[in-house]
Amino acid sequence: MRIQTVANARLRFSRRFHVPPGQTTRASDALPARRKQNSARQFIVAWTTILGGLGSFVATSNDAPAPSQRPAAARSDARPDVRKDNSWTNDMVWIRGGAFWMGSTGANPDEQPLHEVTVNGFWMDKTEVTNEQFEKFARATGFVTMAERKPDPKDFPGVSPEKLVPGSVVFHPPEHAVSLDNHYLWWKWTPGANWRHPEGPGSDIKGREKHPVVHVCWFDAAACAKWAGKRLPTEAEWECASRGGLIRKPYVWGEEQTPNGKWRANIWQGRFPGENTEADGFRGTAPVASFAPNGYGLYDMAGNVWEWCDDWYRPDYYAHSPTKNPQGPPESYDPDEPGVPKKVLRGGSYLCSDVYCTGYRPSARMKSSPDTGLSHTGFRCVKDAPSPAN
Ligand SMILES: [Ca+2]
Ligand SMILES: [Ca+2]
Repeated sequence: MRIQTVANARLRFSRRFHVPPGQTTRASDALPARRKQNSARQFIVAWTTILGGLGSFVATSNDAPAPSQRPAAARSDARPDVRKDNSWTNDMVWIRGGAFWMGSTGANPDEQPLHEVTVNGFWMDKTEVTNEQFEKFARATGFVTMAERKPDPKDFPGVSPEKLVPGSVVFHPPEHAVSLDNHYLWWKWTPGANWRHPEGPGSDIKGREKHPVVHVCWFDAAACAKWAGKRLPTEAEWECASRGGLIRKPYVWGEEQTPNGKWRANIWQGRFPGENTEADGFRGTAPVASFAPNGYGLYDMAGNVWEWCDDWYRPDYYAHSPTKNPQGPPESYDPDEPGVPKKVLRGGSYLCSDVYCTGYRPSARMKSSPDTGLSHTGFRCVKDAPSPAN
C-alpha cells in the first residue's frame, strides 16, 4: 500500500461532495477493515480521557459575597442574592421549535418524502465555530484533532510507518478545465494540513481568526461541543433552524437564489472546479456573519462550511422517522459505501455551485465518515436550556 491509503481513509465523501458515484467505493475498499471498526471506539476513549477533568464551559458564577462574609442584617433578607451568568446567550439564539416541513419533494431522493416534524426549542450558536473559538478549546484542553494525529500503524497494516504522517485533504483548484469524474484532480492529500494550517505547512490562520474552523472531523466537533457545555444539533434541529421560520422555501432566505441580483451566501460561482469568479466576494472561507442572517438570526446556514450534525446517515430515514424530535437512525447506511458508517453534514460550503452541488439548500443532506474532516468541514453547537422567557 502507498500513502494514498491514508488519504483515502480521510477522503470518504459522496458525489455531492464533488465525487462521482463509484469512486467513493473504491476509496473505501482501500481502507483496512480494522480501521473502520475501531476508529469510533478509539476516539471516544480519547475524549473521555481528555475531557474527564474538565468542567462545563458555561459557568454559573455568583458575584455575591459568600454568606459568611455578609453582614448579619443582609442575612435576614429572605430573597436569595443569586444572579445567574447568562452571558453565553449572547452568542446563541433561541430556536422556538415546533412543527415544520422537513425535506423536499423534487430534489435528491434522500430528501424525500417531505414530512412534518416537530422539535423542542433549543439554543443554537449564531455562527459557525470560528478558529479563535476552537483555539480556546484546544488551548484549554490540549485536544489534538484527528488531522494532527499520527495514524496508528496498527490501523494501517502493510503501510510503511514513515509514510504514516498527520495530514488532511485540501482543495486545490486545477489550472485547466478538467473532467468532473475524477475528484483527485482537485482534492489533494496534504501532509501537515490541519485546522491550524488549512492549506498545509506554510499556511496558518493568522488573519482568519473569525473564519470558521475547518479540517475538523465529527469526533473533534463533538468534543469541542461537550467542552463548551453544548452538543451538536440533530439533523431535524439543524433544518428547522436553517429555515428561519420560512415554510418549504428552497433557500434559507426565501424563493430566489440571488434576490435583487445579490448573493446571499458564500458558495461557488463560475465553472467548478477551476474557475471561481468570487461573485459573492470570497474565494475560500469567509469570516462568519459576512452575509445577512436568516429569519432566526443565524448566519451562514447556507454555505461557507459544512456543519456536522449528531445523526447517523441513512438515505431512507425520512420514510419512517419519528415525527417528534427525530434523533437519526440507530445505524448508518450509505449505499455508495456500504460498511462505512457516516454522520450527517448540512448547509453546503464555499465549494458548492448550482451546477454540481447544491448543498446550500436547507433540505440538502450530506454524509461523511466521522473521522474525516476536510478543508470545507466545520460545525456549530446547540444547547438545551430554558427559553428566554424562563
Ligand atoms: Ca464564494
Ligand atoms: Ca455553514
